[in-house]
Amino acid sequence: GKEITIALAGNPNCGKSSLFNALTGAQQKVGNFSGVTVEKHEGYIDYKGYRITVVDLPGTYSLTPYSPEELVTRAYLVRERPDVVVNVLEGPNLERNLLLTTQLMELEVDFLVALNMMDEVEEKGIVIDIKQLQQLLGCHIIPVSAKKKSGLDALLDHIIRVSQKEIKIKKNKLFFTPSLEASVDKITALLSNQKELELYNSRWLAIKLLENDREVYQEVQHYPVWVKVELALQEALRDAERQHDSEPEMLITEDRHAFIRGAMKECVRQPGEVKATVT
Ligand code: GDP
Ligand code: K
Repeated sequence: GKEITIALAGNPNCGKSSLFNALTGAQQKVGNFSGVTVEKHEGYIDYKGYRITVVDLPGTYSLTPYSPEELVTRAYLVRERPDVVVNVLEGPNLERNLLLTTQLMELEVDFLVALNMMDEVEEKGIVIDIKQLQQLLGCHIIPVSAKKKSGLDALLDHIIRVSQKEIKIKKNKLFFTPSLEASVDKITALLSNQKELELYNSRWLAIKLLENDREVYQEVQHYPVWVKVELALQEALRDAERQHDSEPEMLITEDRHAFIRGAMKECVRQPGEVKATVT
């Protein structure tokens, strides 16, 4: 049969373990991610002629380099490159969960969303415009309930079709405020021709450098292009100061949250809330 590897990524308590168990049943083993004591749960499922290996990544709210869980998660996503990343979202708490999603968008991995706890979403009367949210996030969204084991076949069907490139949604980018976006572009261009860095998405590296990500700094500093990159970073710092009285790192965080608030406003209606109409 054909082999597909998928990774489950999501916040703590999004129901990732429940989904992992529902998908893989008894076919599981526990190990460690290389070099660290973070547990690696791996399992598999045979489905429609495919062997789908499922890696349950540690629960994380973000992909910063400040905790072993987050470092393991992004190292796995960047270096091991699973065929499909399944971003598990806690349906009733979408807003908080979407921060990680914006970072998967930045990594430009092939991902789809398992919108979990749909039983609770429906019970609470929360209405989610899945079609619109798909366009904004640039990925397929499959409503599931790990608890009720519903939506799992649809999820597996989508995983197969995405991995085989049979279905595609145009990836969407989160654009930053114009002056910062110009800095991102400039640094991206400097990094995109570097053979040694071709493992990485250049735009992701640029964003991480502007966020003062110490791991990415250490990586990029080894190469001659660093001289130019460092100048561009200093210029970005000056621009952010002059135009926004702020720092790139802060602006990036604010823009991610603004994107998430916009998506929530457009796509999610809380119980009792009347949908905003344009007049
Ligand atoms: P993890 O931290 O992401 O691995 O989350 P768990 O799988 O441990 O789930 C966290 C809590 O959410 C547990 O109490 C689960 O029983 C519950 N849960 C998980 N999936 C669902 C679901 O689809 N519906 C509901 N109502 N609860 C769920
Ligand atoms: K719950």
